[in-house]
Amino acid sequence: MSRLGHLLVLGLFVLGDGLFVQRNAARDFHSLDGLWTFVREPRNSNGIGFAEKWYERDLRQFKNATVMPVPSAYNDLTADSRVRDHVGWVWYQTQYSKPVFVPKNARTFLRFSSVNYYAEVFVNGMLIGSHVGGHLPFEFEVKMSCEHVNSITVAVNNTLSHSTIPPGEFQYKTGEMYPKGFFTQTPGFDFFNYAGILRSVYVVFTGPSFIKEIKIQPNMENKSVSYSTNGDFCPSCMVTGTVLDPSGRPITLQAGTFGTLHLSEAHKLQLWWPRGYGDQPLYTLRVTVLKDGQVVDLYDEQFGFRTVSWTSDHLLINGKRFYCLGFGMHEDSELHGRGYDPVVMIKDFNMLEWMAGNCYRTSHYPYSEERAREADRRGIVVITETPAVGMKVFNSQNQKLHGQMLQEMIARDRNHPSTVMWSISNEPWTDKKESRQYYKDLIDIAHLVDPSRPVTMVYGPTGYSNDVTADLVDIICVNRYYGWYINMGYLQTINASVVYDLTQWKKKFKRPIILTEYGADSIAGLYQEPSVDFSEQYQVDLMRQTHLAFDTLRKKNVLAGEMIWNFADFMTAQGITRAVGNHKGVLTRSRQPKRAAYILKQRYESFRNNSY
Ligand code: GCB
Repeated sequence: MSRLGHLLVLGLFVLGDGLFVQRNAARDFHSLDGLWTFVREPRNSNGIGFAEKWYERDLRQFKNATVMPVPSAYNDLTADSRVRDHVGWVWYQTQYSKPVFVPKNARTFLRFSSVNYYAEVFVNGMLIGSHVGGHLPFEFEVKMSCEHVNSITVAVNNTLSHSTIPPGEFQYKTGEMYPKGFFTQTPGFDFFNYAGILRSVYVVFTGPSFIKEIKIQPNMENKSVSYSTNGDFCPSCMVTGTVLDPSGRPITLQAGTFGTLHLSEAHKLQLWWPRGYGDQPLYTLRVTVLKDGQVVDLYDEQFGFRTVSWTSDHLLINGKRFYCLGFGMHEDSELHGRGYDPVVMIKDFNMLEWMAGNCYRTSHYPYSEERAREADRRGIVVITETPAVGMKVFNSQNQKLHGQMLQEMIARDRNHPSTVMWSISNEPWTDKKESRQYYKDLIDIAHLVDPSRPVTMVYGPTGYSNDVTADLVDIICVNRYYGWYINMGYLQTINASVVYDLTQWKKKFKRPIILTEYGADSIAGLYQEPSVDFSEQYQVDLMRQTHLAFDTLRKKNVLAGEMIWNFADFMTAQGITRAVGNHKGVLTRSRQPKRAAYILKQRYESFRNNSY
């Protein structure tokens, strides 16, 4: 195996490449999904695989090797708690044969859609790059031989101790009471820290000149589309942009890597609307790279004609008030953990539509690219969230990493009409003075990189009176658990508390306000009349009381949207407030409705029937 290390490998980090894989006349891809060899380092090993150069070895020969499916989290796939609760390095390896019919001058990239949390990638024993942060794609250009089987090795670590951005704080416990080397990890969030290669892996082929990035800015007023592309284009290459209408007919053509395409007077512009407000026509920008009249690269990027704006009271889509009826969610399911699964994704969308929802927040990290595309197609409005939960430490190191993830997220999702807002953080401790500059810089980055969308933060531990950042955002999101974490059991307090609290935010900041989390845990099938905490009735009673407040706030133009926490039950770390996970779902973890789902469905449907 070591001879593989002698093959030429070229590692080149293509940062900010937001393009999803596509197969067409000028590019192709192979999926590397399937069973990969898997070796877990011992819990306290601190990187023995690097010391022993496992990346140069054939991991299949290791006695403790097994296989793991990609994509998926590894945590729930054995009966061994050491695998489930592993902290530290695990190693994945696969073999790939590049077909001889791939042209010699083709460019080859290795693309990972999400590896959580930190990944180092080796091809034929040589390091080609690393990525930190999880939940976002990254790719490297590689040179792979057709004569040898290529070995691809990924070392994955589910933590990064130098940062307090997920996945949390360590505490070493010493003394006779504890086994040697014992430590605990306390994440600053409750969702289970699923790890591994969570989304698909691809080998992507392009011609020698290729498109790296496409930015599209549709303009409804003058019926035009501004675009810019960048890539590795030969000096004699010509780049063109063409708009195709929703039926796939070309309607404009423009030469250049950037420009503005004007649609003809005769073309009747079809607007993209959220579900329930209208249709979801998707236009395409086709970028073509030509050399001597021959196509050398081609990419079709979909987009929609729609605007997002806001007043001090409302979020407007195409100038019309949009009231969000939605969900906080998780990409979480039995067995797969946070691993991408089209079956779960489609069931999620179908259940969301069954309840007449029209939006969700990608709490608390960017969801899969496939999900964003499906949201475009169905007209589900999305608040896309940076992976930064419960931030407490506002230093430059965290800010740098946070800023990088924010920009990667925007680069990936900026052309989706369904994405209407960027959320910079969930529940930061923004009563701390130093958080202001920290967030001001990040909000400025988001505005600069994408001036077309509002920026929000989701407030939890802070209130209207002590938060030092809320005046910096365009739209304010607030999580509130009246009747659960606050005044548990006193349902009669909920209405007044929610009305008072949100009215104060509104008075002070004069921004549209979305209540992004409220809810109660309920164990499916646990019935108690009169209701008590954790019963299905209590969840319903809490929702009913909260909805009374919402109706008052809506009438007073205080509320721009509501999102239940949570769409479905999800797995968490072990803790005294969690019985095999968080049960605030209106659906069970297997996506079956609890009583709460019917209440929500009734409410959301009544909005739709009354034209919102
Ligand atoms: C929150 C968090 C969310 C938790 C939820 C809960 O405020 O934003 O991640 O899951 O509360 O159920 O405690």
